[in-house]
Amino acid sequence: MTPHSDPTVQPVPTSVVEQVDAADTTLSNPQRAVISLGSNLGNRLETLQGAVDALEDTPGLRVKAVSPVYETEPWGVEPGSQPSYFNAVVVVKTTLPPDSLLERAHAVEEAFHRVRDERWGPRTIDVDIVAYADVVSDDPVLTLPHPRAHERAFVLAPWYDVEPEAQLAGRGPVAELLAGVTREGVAPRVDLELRLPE
Ligand code: A4P
Ligand code: MG
Repeated sequence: MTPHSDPTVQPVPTSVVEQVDAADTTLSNPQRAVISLGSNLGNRLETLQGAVDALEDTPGLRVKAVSPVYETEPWGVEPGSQPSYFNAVVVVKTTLPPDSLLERAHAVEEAFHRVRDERWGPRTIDVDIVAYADVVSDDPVLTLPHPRAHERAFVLAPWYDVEPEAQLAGRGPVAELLAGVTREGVAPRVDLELRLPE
């Protein structure tokens, strides 16, 4: 059966199909993906844990690693205008193609009552796909790798913690990228921990 004959399976966007093998290969071979979580409203730790658990509850997805929690100053907004974030990174293996993984990320955001009223507004949870295998795509619906991941210590630092050898497709080693950005306002919260689902 081709993936397109199964109504529950979303076709992989053309730009991605060209880069990953064929869609059916993607479906049978789990791919590695890196997901960034951010929360700056409500019980931030509980929400991050809820998002990790919801990802693990996704058919065709296994959470492989969960990073330490970082408390981070909001990026891209007026200083002091928003509460600080808790950020973490999750490494998963998944048989979902990239667009289905994004749909699932949005479903997790909905489950935590994320409201989108302004860009970079405060949010209970943001679930971004940092990278999916080595896919490079400039599709605005799902840009891979995430277009701002390489310049954000709140993504690179927790990712480096769980995968020190990782490479960001098209950008180079995470360790080098991290060395090139400021870590000001990005502090590990060693007193807090997210659980890796059993
Ligand atoms: N989209 C495209 N590529 C992706 C991708 N790789 N992963 C599209 C996820 N989504 C992707 O996102 C807007 C649209 O981007 C989606 O519909 C999706 O199709 P959104 O989550 O609705 O809106 P947003 O998050 O407000 O916008 P954006 O541009 O994704 O914001 P960022 O860049 O994610 O920044 N400061 C700290 N300290 N920590 C944070 O976590 N996060 C943000 C959000 C700003 N400042 C922050 C943090
Ligand atoms: Mg987002």
